[in-house]
Amino acid sequence: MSQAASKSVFLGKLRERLQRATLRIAPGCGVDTALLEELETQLLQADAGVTATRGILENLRARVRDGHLQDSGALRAALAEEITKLLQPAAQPLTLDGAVKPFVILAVGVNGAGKTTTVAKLARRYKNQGLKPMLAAADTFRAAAVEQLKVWGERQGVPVVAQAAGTDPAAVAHDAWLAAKSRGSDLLMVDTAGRLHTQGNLMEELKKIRRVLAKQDAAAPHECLLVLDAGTGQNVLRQIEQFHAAVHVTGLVITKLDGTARGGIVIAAAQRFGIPMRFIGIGEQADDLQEFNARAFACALAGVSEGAQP
Ligand SMILES: Nc1nc2c(ncn2[C@@H]2O[C@H](COP(=O)(O)OP(=O)(O)OP(=O)(O)O)[C@@H](O)[C@H]2O)c(=O)[nH]1
Ligand SMILES: [Mg+2]
Repeated sequence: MSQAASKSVFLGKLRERLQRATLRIAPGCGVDTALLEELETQLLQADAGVTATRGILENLRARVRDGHLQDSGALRAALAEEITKLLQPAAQPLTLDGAVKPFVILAVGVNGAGKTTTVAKLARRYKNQGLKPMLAAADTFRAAAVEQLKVWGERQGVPVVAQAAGTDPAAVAHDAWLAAKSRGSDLLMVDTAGRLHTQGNLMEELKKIRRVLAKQDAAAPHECLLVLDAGTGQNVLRQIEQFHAAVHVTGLVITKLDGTARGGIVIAAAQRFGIPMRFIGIGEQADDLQEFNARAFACALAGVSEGAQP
């Protein structure tokens, strides 16, 4: 597929999957106070947050005053621009340092956020790029969790290091790192448990995994990815605060954007924390993960198709 064709597939899929999150602006009408108020309400309902929403609306109102926004089409385009501006600083793709082997990615997040699925999707992505990934099943809290990762690994042809349920997760991470090193894996992705973040022992467990990995390679984990379910709305912000304080998060993944009207939470998270937004999850299948692109995401949210460049 040509680069232009693959860009258009990327954008088409994003727009289609984000349909529930797309802000509704009636086509072909003039821009008046009522329309702007309606847009403000929608942004707040989508969990974009008060600060971001206020900023976006102030700039849109200024454009209306200057006579630049005559109709709802122009409003949509301007909205996409304003959202892009807010998202751009956080749109920093994850770059793997090829000189580091294994490059270690630790996936953390609350129960059901999409950690295991995301780790499996990433394994596929990197394998397709010609790299040799390995997975570590460090969620030993539930036997089913280990099985789930093994099934994904088999499907993707990616080795999974696992031990019996109940084993110390840090020991699994340790053994997996040694296995990845001896097999010459390019990267090791560590899946972890996600019991409630309010339980202190989960954070202690994650800190221990970090310490054990750092003993093998002082810079490991090279990426600590916090996986967040967009459907949980404002809760996402609290999770970022808590996980960041405990385990120093270096990248975010927001999942389940395909099934929610709360896509604005991506704006709130980007605007409030500035932590790099690495990927978004837009479905349950292995290829339903996209690298985060500020302009593409903003256009999908604003319902703009033209001029969207990934
Ligand atoms: N629609 C949709 N579903 C998703 C996405 N990502 C994950 N899921 C689903 O969310 C559910 C939970 O995903 P998991 O990957 O098991 O979540 P987890 O964080 O590992 O959960 P625990 O191991 O229980 O902590 C599964 O049914 C996934 O298929 C996504 O981007 N879109
Ligand atoms: Mg899991």
